[in-house]
Amino acid sequence: MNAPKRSVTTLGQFIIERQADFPYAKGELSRLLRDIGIAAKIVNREVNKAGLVDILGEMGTSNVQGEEQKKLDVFANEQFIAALGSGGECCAVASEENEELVAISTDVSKNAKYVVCIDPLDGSSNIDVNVSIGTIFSIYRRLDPNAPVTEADFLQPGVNQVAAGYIIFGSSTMLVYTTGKGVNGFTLDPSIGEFCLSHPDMKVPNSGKIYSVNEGNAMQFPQGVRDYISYCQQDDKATGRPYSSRYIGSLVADFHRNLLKGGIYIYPPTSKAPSGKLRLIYECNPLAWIVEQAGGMASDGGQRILEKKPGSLHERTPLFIGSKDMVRHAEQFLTQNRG
Ligand code: P6P
Repeated sequence: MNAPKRSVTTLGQFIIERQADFPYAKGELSRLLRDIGIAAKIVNREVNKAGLVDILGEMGTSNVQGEEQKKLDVFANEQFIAALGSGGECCAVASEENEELVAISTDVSKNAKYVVCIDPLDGSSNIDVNVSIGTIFSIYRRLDPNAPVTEADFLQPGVNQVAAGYIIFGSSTMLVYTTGKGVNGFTLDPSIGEFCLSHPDMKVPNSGKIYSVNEGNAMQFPQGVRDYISYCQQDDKATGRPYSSRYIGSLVADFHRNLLKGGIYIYPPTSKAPSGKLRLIYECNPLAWIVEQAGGMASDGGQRILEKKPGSLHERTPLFIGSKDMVRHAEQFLTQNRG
């Protein structure tokens, strides 16, 4: 009798089966993603009952960005750092919630080969109104595993990432990641507590009919961005315009929808934020690698995101990300306006 066909492929089974995809094998990626998956399940449990327990609302503190820290922000940050610390593969974390890098000095981790950049709970302003939020992570090998970990280990260009992914806490909870061999999505099955392969080999359509930008800031945008938005809004059946404007206010949620359906997300420079709002090392680089691995594109309006050399842990960058043809088109409007 043939062995019964397995009905699901869990994240753990998938990573082991694809061990060869991660050149630094010996189970290291497995343990890193296992640790992130464990923390994601714990955070998911709290996100799903946030309205019922005293975990909503502000902490009364602010993070390095000067943004109010929500209780769930702090909880998520603690869970991811604790999980990475106990897993033994990560020696330090750079988090949106911490001004300095967090060295993990446990015996099991202090000599580990990897560092992790993380936005533990992106879109946290949406927590209290029950809108999708997410976690974004990026993994690098240390520059010199025999030297003490420093900021330089985190300031590598995005092309040096060895793994990157996000978790979206939405109508379902998904973990999406890449190690440079394509993009795969796993949906959490609460009945078995496992992330199960649900979106193998994800590809973003080359074009789409969705643009995502906070149009409330339009008067602060460069002229080329305003011209591109006007282009999206014009009535032209041959090119499927007007496009639909969709902006959730959670980068992970807007990115994930555009990855599946095609579209472009833009956070441009504004007069108040000349370098844009989003952070390079723990928001833009991981999503840029994922979108490129899925056939899309990510730039700052002129330069490939993954080739930017970070100067500091919390450096911001403008972001144009999504379907390749749409990002290229938006860049053309910017170039035309540079004179
Ligand atoms: P704005 C959330 O604070 C975030 O970092 C992203 O998740 C989101 O896309 C963006 O900022 C929203 O910013 O200025 O449009 O409210």
